[in-house]
Amino acid sequence: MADRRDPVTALGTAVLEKNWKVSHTLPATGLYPHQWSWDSGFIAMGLRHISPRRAGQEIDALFAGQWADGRIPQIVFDPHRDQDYSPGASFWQSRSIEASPDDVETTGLIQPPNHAWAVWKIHQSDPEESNRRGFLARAYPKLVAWHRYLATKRDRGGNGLAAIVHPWESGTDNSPLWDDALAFLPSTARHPFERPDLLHADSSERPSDREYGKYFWLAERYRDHHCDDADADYPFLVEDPLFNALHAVSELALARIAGELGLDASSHLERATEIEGALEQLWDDELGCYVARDVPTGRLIRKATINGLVPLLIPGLARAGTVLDTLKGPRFLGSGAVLVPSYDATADDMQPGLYWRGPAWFNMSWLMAIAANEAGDRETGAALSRSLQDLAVQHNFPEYVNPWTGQPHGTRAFSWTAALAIDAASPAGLSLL
Ligand code: 2M8
Repeated sequence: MADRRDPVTALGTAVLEKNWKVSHTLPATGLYPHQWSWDSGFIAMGLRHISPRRAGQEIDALFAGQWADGRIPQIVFDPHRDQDYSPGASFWQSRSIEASPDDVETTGLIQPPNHAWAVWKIHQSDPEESNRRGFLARAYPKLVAWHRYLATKRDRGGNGLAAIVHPWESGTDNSPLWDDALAFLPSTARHPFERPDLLHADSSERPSDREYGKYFWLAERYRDHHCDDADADYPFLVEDPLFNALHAVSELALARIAGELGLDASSHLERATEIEGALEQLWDDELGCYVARDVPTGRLIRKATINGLVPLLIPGLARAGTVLDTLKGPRFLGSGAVLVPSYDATADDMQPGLYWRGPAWFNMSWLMAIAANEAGDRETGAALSRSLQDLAVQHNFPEYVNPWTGQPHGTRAFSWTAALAIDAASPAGLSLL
């Protein structure tokens, strides 16, 4: 358990308590008033040090939104706050789609699969409590169905990697990685859209209206095809190294879970190895990192982003040495950054205050701290851990920061910043499996 007298833990816990809503944690009470999928995974990985039971509830609440086809939705909506976030439940109309749950409303999109990893970490925090509640036995089939959805319906390129169908699914919404695939899409959605997000964050720190127009257009297209992945001419299909690396790590976690339940873990280990092998298709030798791939054209999107470093989390990754060098090189930490920039520091269009086009995000530096430790570079892991804890507390747990000055941006009292700072401060924290 975490030491609650430690200031990072005490202040972080206060944020998580403030953002707790009945059964789950809001990413931020103003800007993000619903439950988000991968936020809950990250939040649970910190919450487990304070209350493993609550961390389990967080994931159970998310499972309540799972669809019959296995997908875990990007957002589970609070029906009372439809006006406060756009697009909300009234846009998605999920109940009109047969595969969606009857009792909660959700989006049809997904987010990166960090959930099996979170479930395993929650169990490890208090195995007795977890066993008493049958937590692993309950979670396992749901996680298997989720991963099956990714391996089947989302392998749109037929090459062993899951494709995302919308920038929101990447979690790195306006990353320069998606620019090319979005370029030829209309930026005019059929229905006029609101921007309640701009009430809570400066417009210079959020995606533009033009980008939002494209996001809405694409979401309408997916929704209007009943969120069915068999839409043959669907115009945005991209393979993202971050998404697939978290999938591989979550398969390794599923193997641990299966083992704990006395089940055969071999299929999960094989799947993790297959994903690691398939990631080779996204390797870019010149940039020294993984990049994204546009499925319809088969072209690599050759930009160095934080997404391309996340495979370093995979234990024993053959490319680990090169990726670590890139992390410490001029495009990222070697630029003098205190936390890992989300985009190549040497790129002309790097914007250190603009959302996923440059700023450093706490979840990414947390992942990189674990990855650096795993790769044997404890010095880099410790430096990232120290910076992320210091900046989190100094600026009231901001959503993201300027990677060089640490100047805060976005919303404050942001849940995953608080949760991951708590994890970094905990003696059992910053560990992979
Ligand atoms: C951001 O994305 C949402 C859409 O999902 C938004 O901009 O409204 C991203 O940072 C994403 O990674 C995160 O899960 C979400 C909630 O914190 O906010």
